[in-house]
Parts: sequence; C-alpha cells; structure tokens
Amino acid sequence: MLSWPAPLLPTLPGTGSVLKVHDTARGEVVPTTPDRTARMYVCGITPYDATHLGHAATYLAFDLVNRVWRDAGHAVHYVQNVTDIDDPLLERADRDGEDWVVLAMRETALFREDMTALRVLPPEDYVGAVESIPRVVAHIETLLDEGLAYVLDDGTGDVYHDISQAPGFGSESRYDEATMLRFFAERGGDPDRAGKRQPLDPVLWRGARPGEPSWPGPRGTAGRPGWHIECAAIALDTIGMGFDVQGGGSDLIFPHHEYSAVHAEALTAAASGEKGPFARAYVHAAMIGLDGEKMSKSRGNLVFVSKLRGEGVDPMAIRLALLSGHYRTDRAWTPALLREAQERLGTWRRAVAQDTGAPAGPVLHGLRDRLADDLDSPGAIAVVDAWAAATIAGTGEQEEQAPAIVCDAVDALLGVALDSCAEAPALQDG
Ligand code: 5CA
Ligand code: ZN
Repeated sequence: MLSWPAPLLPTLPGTGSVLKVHDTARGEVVPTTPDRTARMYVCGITPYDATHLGHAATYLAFDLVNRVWRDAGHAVHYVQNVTDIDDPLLERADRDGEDWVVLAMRETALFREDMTALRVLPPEDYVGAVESIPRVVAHIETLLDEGLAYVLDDGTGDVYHDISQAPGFGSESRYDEATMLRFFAERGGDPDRAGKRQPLDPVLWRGARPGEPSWPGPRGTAGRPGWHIECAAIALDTIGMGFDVQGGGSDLIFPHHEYSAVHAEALTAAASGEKGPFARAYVHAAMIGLDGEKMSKSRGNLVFVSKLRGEGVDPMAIRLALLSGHYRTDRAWTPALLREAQERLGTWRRAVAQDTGAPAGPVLHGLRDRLADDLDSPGAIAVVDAWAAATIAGTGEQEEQAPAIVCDAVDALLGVALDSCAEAPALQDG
C-alpha cells in the first residue's frame, strides 16, 4: 500500500544513546540491541472510523522509537499493517449501507493525512491485510501440513491453530489461563466454539459465510484470514524473525501479540527448525481515555485528530499534548491538556526565534538521555521548557547558535516542528 510522505529529519551534532524500552515479555525496561538496521513492526489501524487521539498517541510513541534509533545512527526498517478486512469493518459498512472497500480506503487515506500532519515518520512497508492474503494462505497450509493446525469438522471450513503444540504460548503476555480466557472472550475470541481442541485455540482462517467477501483459501476453502496470522505473516515476510520491537497499544498484549508470536514461531520452526522469538521486545503504549473510559471505536467516546485539525488546531500542539504524558501511563485527553500544549508551543516558538539562547549542548544531551530512557517524553519536554525559560529571560550564558540547534533537536527527536528553524550551524561532533 501507499505509505505517507516523510517529514524532513534534521541531522544533529553528535550521536544519540542506546534506546531502552519496556518489554512486556520480560516485564522490565531493557536495552534494544538493533543491528545496523533496526527492525520494528507496529500494529496499524482497522480502518472503519477516523484516527482518534488514542491511536495517535500509540503511533507517536513508536515514532519516538524510530527517531531515537535514527539519531543513534541506525537505519530503521519500519513496518505497519492495515487491517483492511475484519468483522468491525464489515459491520460498519453494513450499518451505513456502504461498500466496505470504499470505507476502508477512505479511512486509510484520512489516517495517512493525520500521520502526515502529526509528522510521524512513515513506515518503509505499509501493508494491507487483503493484499497479504495469498501469503497468509501459504502460511496456513504450512501449519496444516505440519499438523499444527486443524480444520473444524462442521463444514464451515474454519481452521484453528492447535495451541497445545505451541511451546512458547503465554510467554509474551505472561497471563494465567483465567486472564487469557477473559481477554480472549472480550477481544474477539471464541472460547466456547464447539469442536475446537482447546478453548484458547485461535482462528487462522474463517470459511466463507453468505454475504461476506471471500478469497481462495487453504485446502481450497474460500474465506478470509484470522487477525493474528495476518500480522505474523506480514512481519515475517518483511522484516523476518527476531526483529527489535513489536509495538501496539496495551489492548493488544493479549490475545493479539501472543498469537502473532506463536504463529510466527511455529512457522519458523517448521521452515528451518529455528526457535523464536518473534520479537526481541514487545512494547505497549497505554490507553488514552475520555471522561473516565478508554477511548474506543466500539464505545464511541472519540476525539478525532482530523476533527481537531478541521477546527484549526495546530497538529504540533496535538503532538505535544499527547507526548506530555509518558507512553506507559494510562491517561485522559482533556481540553486543558491541549491548551497547555498550545501555550508551551508558543513559548518554544518564541524562544527559538531569539537571536541568542541558553547553551544548546545540555539540551541536546538532556533530550537524548530522557528519550533513550524508555521514551521519557515528559522529561524531554521539561528539558526544553527549562531552556526556553532561560532563553526568553536572557539571563546567564547565551549562545548565538543555540536557538537553531534546539529548534532542530526538538524537530528531530520530539518530531515537533517549531516553524522554520534558522540555519543550524555545522558543529563539530562531540
Ligand atoms: N488493526 C488492529 C491491529 S493489527 C487494531 O488494533 N486496530 S485499531 O484501529 O483498533 O487500533 C490501532 C492501534 O491503536 C492499536 O495499536 C491499538 O492498540 C491502539 N489503540 C486503540 N485504542 C487506543 C487508545 N484508546 N489509546 C491508545 N492506543 C489505542
Ligand atoms: Zn496487528
């Protein structure tokens, strides 16, 4: 699929630090260990409605991962999917009397616009579920051939993964069985489906139902893919096993990321005997809420990025407002949060427009240090706040080049463009 245009990414003097992130599977903050090219997969939208601030916050968190890696000298191979066929999409299209393909295309186009406005670095591979179906089918055939998956015996053609043969199952979320069963039932699973070997077996292929779109499937059965195998297949076919970060919101810890991992690990073991893991770190962004509840399309308590943009809100203020909380803290969107970000943006813009500013070196160091430490964006913002205050006050040591350097650093590391930065002087490394 078409990705979106990349914003300019200023190169900063010196090099950033090694990024540490919280890995759900290990339950602690760990250093990332990318090769020259860092590899990241982030679960994309299901395009049946516009991008809300919860989605935006999650993509901004992983945009920081991308920026910190690049600043540390890595190339980044970033992959994101679009779940452009799924139950909620078909239900919404049905409700509104609209073609599901048109709905998905429109909302995906709007998402690209929102991401562009928020200056999110685009994925190198932006991949739709529908365009991946032939590869997904081949992967399901492999699992069937290996006896790791089975066709339900009720004439539907539905195929399930036999989770009793997946040794790594449970190691991503580390949930106990009762918790798994609860989330499985709440988040699209079917623990009570008759004929399954285990209640927690996930669907790989759903045989065609009347009135639903379908594609040629495994063992010649028309239908459509299960959700988790799509992300497993797309990641395997683009960045392969053992990539650095698997990302998404915390609502994907289970079942989605657990099953994507075991599908991919089973496929890799079948192909080469190689053992996992699917990802070296599973990183989850906390939930953005509104009025005391998680912002979600199914609850309908949404604030859309595109609506705010339409009202003339500066996307950089939206970006700053969402980054003013830590990515692992559940938090609420409030009008006050946006007002505070608008004021901060104004102050920062005034500061970088000064002829001289407080020394830039400590700002660069502070930004790098805070963001590399599990994406401490509130800490990073505080560093810039302090610099802006000292610069506007004009007290203490002042440097001529500081406003331009800080302007570039805020752009490159936080992704916040403060309008046109003055020509940043070429500095020596160090
Ligand atoms: N298409 C699947 C992933 S393969 C999906 O979950 N789509 S989504 O449109 O429901 O969500 C897109 C991304 O936003 C996911 O990473 C999800 O975890 C995240 N997300 C959803 N709601 C929120 C929220 N309220 N706060 C933060 N992140 C959220
Ligand atoms: Zn996914």
